[in-house]
Amino acid sequence: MNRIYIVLLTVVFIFSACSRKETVEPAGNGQLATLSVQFDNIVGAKNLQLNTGVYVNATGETFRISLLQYYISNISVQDANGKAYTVPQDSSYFLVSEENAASQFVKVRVPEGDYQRLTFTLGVDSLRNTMDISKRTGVLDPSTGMDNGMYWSWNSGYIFFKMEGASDAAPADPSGQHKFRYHIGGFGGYSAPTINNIKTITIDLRPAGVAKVRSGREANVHLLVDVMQVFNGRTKVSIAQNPTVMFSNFSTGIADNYAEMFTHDHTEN
Ligand SMILES: [Cu+2]
Repeated sequence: MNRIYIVLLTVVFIFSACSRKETVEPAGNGQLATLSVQFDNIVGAKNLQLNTGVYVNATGETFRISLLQYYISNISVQDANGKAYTVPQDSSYFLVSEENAASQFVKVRVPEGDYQRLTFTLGVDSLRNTMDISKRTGVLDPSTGMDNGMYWSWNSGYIFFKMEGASDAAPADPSGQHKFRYHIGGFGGYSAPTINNIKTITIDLRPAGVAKVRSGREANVHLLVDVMQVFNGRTKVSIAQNPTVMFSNFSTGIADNYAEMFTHDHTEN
């Protein structure tokens, strides 16, 4: 095989992995079908590669990312007539982890239909934060470790977004490592100061493709999640100045930034 042929094959493979050509039949009478929402984590123009990828933020600080996890919950979709369907709440909590490829495909059951809008929460709503542990199952269960360290045991609820990594810009910690740690949560509950970092995100799917949900297929809404926004959004975050951000007033600036991470790249129907 000559080199051009190999390049062509590669290009064909890349595009075929993310598109389908068959026509989609009209929707049936409200039977439930699977909608997949893909959270494809990137850093600026680059793919996110845990530990090995090297990135530079707007402040000019070079960093690597070693951990990225966030909760997606309370998913709803809206069709062309403005009719909304909200996934039953008990089936609507997901923990997206860069370490776990399967977790990046959030799958919900919604009635067959063509959906123009997708809405979800980044974080965990305040009601669920304060429910009895028996109502906080699956990825919300701190007693089983399924929450992957995303729960603050001191009455402040869940960590919605956790990103950690290394940067020479960060001061050395007692073990001599230069790390940054952003653990962002706060549901406006009874902890003082009151901080609410729950973000509701609505995405218009029309420009990059509505989701045609049908049984027997699996429409996939492919979102890009640019974590560079955490540093480069409206609040410019310097690792040198803020190597560790947890439950503090500054966390609200990071949360405003992470609300802007999501763009819709395309839909595979
Ligand atoms: Cu895709």
